[in-house]
Amino acid sequence: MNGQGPRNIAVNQIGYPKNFGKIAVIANDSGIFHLVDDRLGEIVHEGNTTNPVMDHVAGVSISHADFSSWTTPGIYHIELNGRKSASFAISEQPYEQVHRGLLRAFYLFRCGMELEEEYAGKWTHQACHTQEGIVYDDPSRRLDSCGGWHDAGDYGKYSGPGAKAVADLLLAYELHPQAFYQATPIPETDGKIPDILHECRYELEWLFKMQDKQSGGVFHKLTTKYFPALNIMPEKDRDELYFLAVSATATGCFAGVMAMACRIYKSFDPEFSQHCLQAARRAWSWLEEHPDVRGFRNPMDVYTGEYGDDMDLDERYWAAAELYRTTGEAVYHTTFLELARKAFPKYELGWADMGGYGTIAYLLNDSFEVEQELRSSLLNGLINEADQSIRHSATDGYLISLAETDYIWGSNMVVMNRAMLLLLAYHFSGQKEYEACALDHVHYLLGRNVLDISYVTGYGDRPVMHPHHRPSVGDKIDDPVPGLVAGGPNHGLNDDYMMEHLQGKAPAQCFIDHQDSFAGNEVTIYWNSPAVFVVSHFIK
Ligand code: G3I
Ligand code: 9MR
Ligand code: ZN
Repeated sequence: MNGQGPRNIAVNQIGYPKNFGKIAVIANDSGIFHLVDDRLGEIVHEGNTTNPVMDHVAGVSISHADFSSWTTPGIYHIELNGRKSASFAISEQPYEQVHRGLLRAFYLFRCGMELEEEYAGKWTHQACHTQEGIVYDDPSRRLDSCGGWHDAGDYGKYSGPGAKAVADLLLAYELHPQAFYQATPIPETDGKIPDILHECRYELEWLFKMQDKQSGGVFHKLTTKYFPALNIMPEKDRDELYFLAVSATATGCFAGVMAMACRIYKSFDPEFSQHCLQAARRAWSWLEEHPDVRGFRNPMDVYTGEYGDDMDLDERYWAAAELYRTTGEAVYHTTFLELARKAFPKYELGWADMGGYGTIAYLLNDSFEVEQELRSSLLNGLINEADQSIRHSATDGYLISLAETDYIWGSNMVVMNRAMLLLLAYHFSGQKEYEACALDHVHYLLGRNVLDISYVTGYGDRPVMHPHHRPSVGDKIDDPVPGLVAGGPNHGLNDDYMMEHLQGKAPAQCFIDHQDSFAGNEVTIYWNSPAVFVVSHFIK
């Protein structure tokens, strides 16, 4: 680590691809900056920063040091008025390792099997949560519940969030297959099927178990009644597991992701692919039989994550779009067209608002006829979202699209979701501004932010060290489990630790690297997954 205390020159602590823009962001200073080659100890480039401008979201005055013209590969840092930035690379391929780390994180999130040293390094643990779960609404039923990924810093497993994570990873593979040629590696690595598909299958196999065989609906979640203490390793968490009620949001997400999986796995494993489709169709029937259902709520005696969401049109819209893209059957198209006329967010990629995945599936559907007018209006809408991100990023000190109100619980998901949409806009339009703006969002995640912190554990000069993540707290290893994306600044200060330590801070500074801060410093699979998507674009 390059010194303690705040550094006012923020860079992407991993590095910059050599043929893209390169800017360091400086807080409360300006003047002539130097780009110094670490190995030679020599100044290789100098320039003037821009004039300082106050940024209220970051809570500092900002200037930029632009060294885009410097393209020689190497390890560098920036100096300004006697102060230094973190060291970073300029290279053709700076993100290969962090990309693999972000993907390996899913292996490290696995539940129901032993994590072995060969793949997990020092972050091994015994098999956990292998027992049957009790159906909460009919305790006489006990069902196999084993497998999948832990959701987050807790050991719950939630269907909708799991589906979002798989959807991002499958989209990453679909749009950027070249990023997944190399092995992660994981136990299933076979040189035939890309590891990312093996990893997603681990979650999909668990998701099958979340489908109620009696109704075809999907249980909202599988958790204990209470969160275990923060230092409990997964294999020591032995409370009863419950399958909580079927919900429309979980069932819609399930149908969407299974229809998607049917397509992606078809050429690798036709049998598995068919199994996914059958499961998706059954879930769809449940949705048709239940047009009007209330959103999921935790029963009085259950205190784990709720993921409550009263709006299920977006999940139905996603399911319809995927089933149509996969089968070409009119019934799905008709329902999609009906849903598309209704009002709900169509470009969001959150655990609650899944409409963006429906829009993306419709836009990417090149196998079956789509309604051209609707397609163009959805495409315009997507481009419009991306244009707004570009406009906002140009006014933001740290060059990202988040407005003051976007610094919420899991703001780093907002950062990565915006970058995803920008890359989709690039995919459809070919305009490089979208790609460049997406990369600016990566720079923020990896250190170019007012706190000079890399929000990915294990990667960067000053990464998050104390995530609210039970294995990282309980394993007696100093380094946290690597490759995990922390939630990020949250001006809602929704936990006691934040409340106590961050009062009055500017939104982008509402973050503290402490294990008790679950509303800022927890990690989740669905904050990692959009990061995998985005970074995979920059792997050649
Ligand atoms: O969307 C609204 C926005 O419109 C409003 O302006 C803003 C003002 O506070 O709030 C936004 O909603 C926030 C929402 O996250 C956004 O996704 C809520 O305030 C905030 O409370 C909510 O936090 C969720 C949190 O659970 C509490 O319910 C997080 O998204 C969600 O990621 C988190 O999930 C937990 C699980 O329950 C348990 N496992 C860990 C996981 C991560 O912390
Ligand atoms: O550890 C829990 C975390 O995974 C959740 O996101 C968070 C919000 O639901 O809750 C955490 O658990 C805390 C609980 O809500 C309050 N008491 C302290 C718990 C952390 O040890
Ligand atoms: Zn487990």
